Amino acid sequence: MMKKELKALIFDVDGTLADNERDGHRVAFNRAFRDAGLDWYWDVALYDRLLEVFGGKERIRYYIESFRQDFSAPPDLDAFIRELHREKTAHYLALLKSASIPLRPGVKRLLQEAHTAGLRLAIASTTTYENVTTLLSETIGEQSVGWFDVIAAGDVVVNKKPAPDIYQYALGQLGLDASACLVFEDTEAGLASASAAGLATLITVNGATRNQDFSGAAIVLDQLGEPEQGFEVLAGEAGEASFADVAFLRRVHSEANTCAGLRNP
Ligand code: XBP
Repeated sequence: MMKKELKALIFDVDGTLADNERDGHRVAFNRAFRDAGLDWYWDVALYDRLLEVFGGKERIRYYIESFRQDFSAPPDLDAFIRELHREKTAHYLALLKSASIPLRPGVKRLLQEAHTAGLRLAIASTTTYENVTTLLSETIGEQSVGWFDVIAAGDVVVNKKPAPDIYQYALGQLGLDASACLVFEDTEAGLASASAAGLATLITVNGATRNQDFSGAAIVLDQLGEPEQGFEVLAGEAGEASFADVAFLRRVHSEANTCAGLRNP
């Protein structure tokens, strides 16, 4: 098989760039519920279950249908959910702007390094577009938004992860073949989405996803790591590397393209 050169990195956002589900999105949902006069509260255990459903509007609908059969839904449920989600997004953006959601270890360093090395960068996320650009601006700086050729986010596709649509959309916008890209994800559903689009995937697990099934990933790490704070390899082969830099990514990508991912992590 001809070796494909690595040309682009495609990043998931929530859980991958930042550990922002429990202390960011969850908090914002609860503030929106409170403001709307609802007695709904998503604690960490419940939220971890709700994370099975991707997309904030989809998650609210799932909660109503599966956990709140007592709720007398308004006649226009779609509009009600849209408005609640609009409020949630405002709370989430305020949280991002109060600088309480840092990037995960190694993320800022790697994005800077990849951009300087001329790798193309893209986002493929379920979350709202503005959430992505604000996270980047608040943590790295406004200029970092321009580092990304493609920010594929939110409702730009109908079928959210684990469907492959968002990755297929990002590939189409990049104008690249899947074999020229490497994806960064933190969940089994995200891996399924990227794999179904034919993409090799590097996983960095987080507290909520550590025990998920990542067979098929190119490599599974606890984090991207820093020179002074190495990663732990949970599955796959990192060789001598102790943190993810561009050289390491090129190796992971090349090996994934020749062996089509891990068989048995
Ligand atoms: C994760 C999600 C998102 C957020 C909520 O997306 O499922 O829905 O939890 O964001 P990803 P919104 O991992 O693909 O970045 O409320 O803006 O939908």
